[in-house]
Amino acid sequence: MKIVAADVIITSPTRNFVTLKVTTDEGVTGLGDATLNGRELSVAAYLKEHVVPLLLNRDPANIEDTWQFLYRSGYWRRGPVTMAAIAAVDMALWDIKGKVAGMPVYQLLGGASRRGLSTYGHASGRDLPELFDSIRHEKEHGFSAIRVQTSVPGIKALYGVAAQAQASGERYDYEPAQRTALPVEEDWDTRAYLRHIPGVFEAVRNEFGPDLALLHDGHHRMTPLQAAKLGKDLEPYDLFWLEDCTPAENQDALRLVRQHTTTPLAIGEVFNTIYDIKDLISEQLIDYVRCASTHFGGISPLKKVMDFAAVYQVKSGFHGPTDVSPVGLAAQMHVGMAIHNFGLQEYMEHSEKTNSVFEQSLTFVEGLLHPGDKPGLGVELNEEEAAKYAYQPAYLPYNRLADGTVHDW
Ligand code: GCO
Ligand code: MG
Repeated sequence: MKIVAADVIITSPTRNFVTLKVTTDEGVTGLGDATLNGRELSVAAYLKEHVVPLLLNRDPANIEDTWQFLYRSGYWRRGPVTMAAIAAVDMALWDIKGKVAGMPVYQLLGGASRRGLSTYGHASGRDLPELFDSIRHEKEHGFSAIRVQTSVPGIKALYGVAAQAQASGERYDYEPAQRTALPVEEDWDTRAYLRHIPGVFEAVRNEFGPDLALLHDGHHRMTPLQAAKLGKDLEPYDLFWLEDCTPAENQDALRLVRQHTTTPLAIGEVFNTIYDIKDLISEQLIDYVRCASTHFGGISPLKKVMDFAAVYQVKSGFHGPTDVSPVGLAAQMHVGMAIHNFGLQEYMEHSEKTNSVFEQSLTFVEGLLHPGDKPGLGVELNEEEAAKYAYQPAYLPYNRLADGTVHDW
């Protein structure tokens, strides 16, 4: 079998997605996700200009060889643009392999290790009553693990808090990327945040009892010492994990955090290769790997990093926001089904419009996500629908401190 075409499809049903569609001479097609939030067109160009010509006439069956060829022959390794492009190819080739074999991808990765993937939902509120409503909503929706984010007195904008209240009974997901020509500026004050958050978790625990798994995302905003303090202050409330407590590129920082707290730590959504996370795993400085198939080079490296992590009792907690497309989500669901050291899957749910573009076989029943049993990844792109939604520039916001200094977002 030979690859005869590889097309890059950009569509924007409520948000931008970049998808690679690989076609073989036998008419089998495979899809891969190459979406890099706020930098989408760079990956599209990388694929179109520098990857697609190299794929033509290759045997789609040789996934590992193609991955290594793209990674090593480019000379310039790693980085989110390169790795998202390679990820898209890797996923598309696994999709093709599954379709040719007549099996869902998780079967090719070793078969199912569980009935489905436990997921966590997102709750947020500008104050406690709104937050409690939101948590109740997520529980009713089937989630038994919930990420909790709130507004902080003194800070106008806050990461992870839905723009609209949930009073109407609707679920509103927060969406940090905005369709603006320039990134929106937000304010930040770490001391105000550190004063406020432990009380929020105390109130949530008192209201919902000891059973509910609670998570929190620090979104890279603390220094190692501040992160250590927050981890320690949150210990009485028994978090499932504290995510991205300090900027992830400094792996050494996690040593300091770890020495001070037993709150479980999750990290890795901005990582692109195993080299970004190997010390965190082998030194057991974290508990959950947050990497996403889309930004980590695809299914092949995600499976490898999880097998490495298994040696150190580190589990998965793959990044599943709506900026990972349904194709990227499917890719990591198949990995999650197969590995033994699965932990928890983030599930934010795509919009109805997105679901009309990407037809999916996944099911979500009582908090358990399953990729379905269609051959391949289980996602098909409706190109007619996709063509209705042209790319629109959108940016993630950024933070400034009161004196105007740019802060980690
Ligand atoms: C999460 C994330 C996201 C990111 C977004 C950036 O834990 O789900 O932090 O919300 O901010 O994916 O593109
Ligand atoms: Mg996060």
